[in-house]
Amino acid sequence: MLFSDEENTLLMAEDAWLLKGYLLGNGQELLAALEQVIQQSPFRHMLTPGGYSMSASMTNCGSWGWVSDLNGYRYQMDDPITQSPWPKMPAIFFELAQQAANSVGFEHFSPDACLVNRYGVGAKLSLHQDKDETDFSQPIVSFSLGLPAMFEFGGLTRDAPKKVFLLEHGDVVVWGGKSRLNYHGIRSIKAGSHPVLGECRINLTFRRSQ
Ligand code: MD3
Ligand code: FE
Repeated sequence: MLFSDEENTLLMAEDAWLLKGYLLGNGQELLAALEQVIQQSPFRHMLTPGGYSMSASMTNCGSWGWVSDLNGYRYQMDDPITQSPWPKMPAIFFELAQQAANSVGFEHFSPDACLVNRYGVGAKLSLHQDKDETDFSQPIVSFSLGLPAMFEFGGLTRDAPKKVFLLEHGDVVVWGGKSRLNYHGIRSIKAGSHPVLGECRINLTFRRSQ
């Protein structure tokens, strides 16, 4: 396998690994599968519970999808726009996410939700924790595609010191154990153009929601 090299696995914090370039052999296949997903459930800007429009647009695939609206944050089985189940999670998504988790010691990771975030230039994701899932012993796996992003990674409180990491096209991060509830966010995406995706960044996050 191309990716088994220890020098490509960086420890970001306790139980948080950055797998640099992990997806580079599968970019086209992932993007083709993503096209199918967004044909069924298009990207949309969700509302925060406070009534603001999020600057990243989102969709989901898998049995469960993460949604935000004036009623709060939650996972639900139907897309509120199509009022149908979310698209099935493509096999290539599931397999690569499971394989990435396995490569850092999380066996049997079986994501039931994949949240897809699309960031145009200037979009960001403010500092937050991911705590809408039921089992925090399960990791979260993220795939970065397109424009690079500055990822801020803090601690268990909002004011804990933060480190900043560059996430680039092809990178995978696995967060589990001690880092699972750490605050994190994405700084405003800088202007640029990716040869395949153009002026955007796409992030897939795989979760076990239930
Ligand atoms: C760190 N997405 O969707 S990667 C999110 O790049 C989210 O779109 C960012 O934060 C993005 O919630 C960051 C995903 C990520 C997900 C869960 C985490 C990073 C995490 C949980 C703990 C620590
Ligand atoms: Fe998050």
